[in-house]
Amino acid sequence: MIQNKIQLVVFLGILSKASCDLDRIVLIGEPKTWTEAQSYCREKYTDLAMVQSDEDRAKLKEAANTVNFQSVAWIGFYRDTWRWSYQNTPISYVKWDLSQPDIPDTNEACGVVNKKGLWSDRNCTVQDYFFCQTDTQDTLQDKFLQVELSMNWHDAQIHCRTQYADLAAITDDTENTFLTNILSVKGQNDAWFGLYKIPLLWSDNSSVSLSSVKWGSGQPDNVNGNEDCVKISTEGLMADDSCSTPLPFYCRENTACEIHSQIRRRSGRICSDGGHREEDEGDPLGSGHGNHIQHKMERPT
Ligand SMILES: [Ca+2]
Ligand SMILES: [Ca+2]
Repeated sequence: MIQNKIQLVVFLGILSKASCDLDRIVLIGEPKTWTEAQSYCREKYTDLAMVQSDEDRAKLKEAANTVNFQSVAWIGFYRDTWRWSYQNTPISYVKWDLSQPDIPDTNEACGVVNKKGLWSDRNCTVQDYFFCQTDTQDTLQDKFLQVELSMNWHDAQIHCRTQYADLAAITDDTENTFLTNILSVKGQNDAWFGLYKIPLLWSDNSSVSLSSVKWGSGQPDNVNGNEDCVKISTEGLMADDSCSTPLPFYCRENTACEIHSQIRRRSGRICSDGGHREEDEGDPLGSGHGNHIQHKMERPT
């Protein structure tokens, strides 16, 4: 009896270690919008497929060849929207300056407000003064303040989160004018505030190494600013397209790793090979946004 138990534990141990290396790609032929495809994959498999290596591209090609598929299909790759650092919410009110934002869609960008009250995107590493906000909603004087320390956007974010609530989110004309007036009075041109964009993410919100993916010729071109989801050819070349376009799609299946995770949860052991995909794999900004898992579920097409 004891020997049987030992054998079982050894068997599970081998299974959990070996199986976490398995990651299958499955082609679903029925066309769906990107969001529908994401829901389907999460329900039936693990998530939409990630394709970021020659090995992944080979698996994808094999999945397509199995059913003689030669067209394009969705993978789990999408362009994120502009967000507020504060509570990680998508923006609804905007005051972009002429020809802004203009940083390429594949690059991270951070938001700056100028003394005319107009917004621009800018490389996040530039040093500038910045606006923080508190959680107080009573008066604008209580809510917003400017910090006259030159920092890059990420350091400014840490400063605001440590000392106050976060970098300032501007949600209407009154707030925009209030902050603009501070710049005017002080004779400053501009300052960081809490606007940022992570350009491209995998469906599970892990960040993308752009050198690991292959784009088709002229892609991504974001036609009409409306191509926030990514499809792939059987050769592994990617293109952005409108998320509402119904297309076949590739799911990834990590069944064995889920068994591993169950074992891990029961035993309280750590998954040493990092193969499981059930949990939030981290905030690409390194800023601890608790809502990342939430927003991917709610993402509109
Ligand atoms: Ca810009
Ligand atoms: Ca395109």
